[in-house]
Amino acid sequence: MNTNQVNNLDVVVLGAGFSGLYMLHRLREAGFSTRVYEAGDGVGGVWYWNRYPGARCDIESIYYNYSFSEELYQEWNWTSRYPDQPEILSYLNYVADKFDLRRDIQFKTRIIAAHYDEKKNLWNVKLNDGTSVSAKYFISGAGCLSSANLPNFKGLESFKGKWYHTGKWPQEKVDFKGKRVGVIGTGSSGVQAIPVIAKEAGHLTVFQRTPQYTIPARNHLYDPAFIKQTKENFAEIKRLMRETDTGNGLQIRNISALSDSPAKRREIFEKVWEEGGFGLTSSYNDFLINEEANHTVSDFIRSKIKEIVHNPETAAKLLPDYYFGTKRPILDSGYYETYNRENVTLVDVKEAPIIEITPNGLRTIDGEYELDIIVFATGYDGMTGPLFKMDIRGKSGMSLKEKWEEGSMVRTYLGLATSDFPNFFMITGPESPSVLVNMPSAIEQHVEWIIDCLEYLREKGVDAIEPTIEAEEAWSKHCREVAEATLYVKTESWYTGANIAGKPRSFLIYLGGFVHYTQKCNEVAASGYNGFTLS
Ligand code: N01
Repeated sequence: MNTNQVNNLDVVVLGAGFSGLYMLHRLREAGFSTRVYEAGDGVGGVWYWNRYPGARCDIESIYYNYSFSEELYQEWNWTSRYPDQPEILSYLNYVADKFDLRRDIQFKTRIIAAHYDEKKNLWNVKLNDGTSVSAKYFISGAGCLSSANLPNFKGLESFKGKWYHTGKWPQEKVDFKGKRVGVIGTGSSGVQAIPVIAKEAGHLTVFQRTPQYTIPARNHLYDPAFIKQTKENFAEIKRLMRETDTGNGLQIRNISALSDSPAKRREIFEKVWEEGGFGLTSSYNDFLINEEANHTVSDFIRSKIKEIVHNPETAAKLLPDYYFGTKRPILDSGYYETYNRENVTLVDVKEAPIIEITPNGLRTIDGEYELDIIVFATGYDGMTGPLFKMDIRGKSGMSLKEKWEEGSMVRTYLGLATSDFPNFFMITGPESPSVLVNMPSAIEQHVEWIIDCLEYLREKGVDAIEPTIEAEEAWSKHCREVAEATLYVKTESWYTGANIAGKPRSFLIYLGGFVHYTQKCNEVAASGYNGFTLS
């Protein structure tokens, strides 16, 4: 459809990932004329772009899906405990087909600007094909981790080999066979890619700045009997997704790590380590609020690294020293074991920083490493980055970036909306629980809240909604206070914006719990949208 023909829509939605697809489905069901713009040439969002070797979700597949449609849940069969990227992409394509979503999605089209016109009470949305559309509501499904961070290394343009970022991986297979490969970064993406690349490459050099704690995933194929059972238990799965703090079936044991003897604790840690997955993170309830409790689990993982990695010097370089869990916990498949391979070298770039990329490889202060391929597993400008990629302007032409950079302070109400930007909503926006909950759970809760809100406004004949300054300042203050009471803020991570040079620091995720948060959102809706101005 030509975009010139779709002016004066009810809603423009950005992105056709988990958020945009469900938002579109619900908006259409509720009778709102809607158009989704998606930069990729297919659905999937992060799962469209993250095609790097080893890309896999670290939430168990039976929870990493939508719960709004029992029919969909009954129809889809996950094959393994942790779904890989192709399987998740197939699932989202299946969803798009089942609900006939593609006819309202314009692919290969990036939203470059969205300006609110106060006189007309419309959002003017500019697209990268030179056209524009207007709509009453603008909803971002840009996600939390869609703005790749490519560090500004000197000399990258001179590199004669090939280079890739994990978050913008090409569609065709990258051939590592016999090649000298360098991977920069050891977060979730690097930890997944490194063991797979190592098996194919001639030689792999890993450039590590911060060592990471990772836990074995112990992925395995699902037994069909297990899948049958989960389908029979759909109502319970849905409850676990929507009414628990993790949203992913994990129950945090309500007991302090310090209340057990060291022997008992070790026994529990060994058991959950053997089971694999995030059971370790939920084995006690105070890892993230009590330093001593955190030492118990951090020490345990360090002991495992020393056990697994044969070369003591390499093992020493791999030992993390931040509080476990304050960077995003990681699941791996043979990560530490990979350093026992003959064709893998670990370089500590905190000790010997990278100076530049050269035509033939990469130079640290210790010397040059010759490489044919460089993989940047260097992460994302999280939470605000995807929104700042566009020029979003609210009342009086004020840009979202200017607003949030003023006083180094993101300010939102419930992470859903921000004052001076009427009729603009963010799905899993900054200061909502987002990435600290199972993402499909967080997304469904936001989409359903937004749709209820739009229906309410339509019914009441309200033209515009935006948070009051008081409500958003109180919410942002509450978010900061909750974060300050935890160990999260003691660690530099993408959660705090510390991974991006010059980015204002603030904890961008709500840590008060998904259950409490959902309750608060429901109360706001039930009160007729307390904390919002309706006009
Ligand atoms: O990114 P990251 P990611 N020089 O920011 C290093 C989700 N996710 O793409 O820690 C050298 O975690 C950086 O070092 P340091 C998940 O939420 C989920 O891996 O800043 N190194 C770090 O090692 C995750 O948390 C899944 O010192 C540099 C790495 O690059 C989030 O996405 C899979 C550098 C970046 O790690 C992001 O994960 C993948 C520099 N200049 C992602 N700049 C699953 O579901 C950065 N680094 C499994």
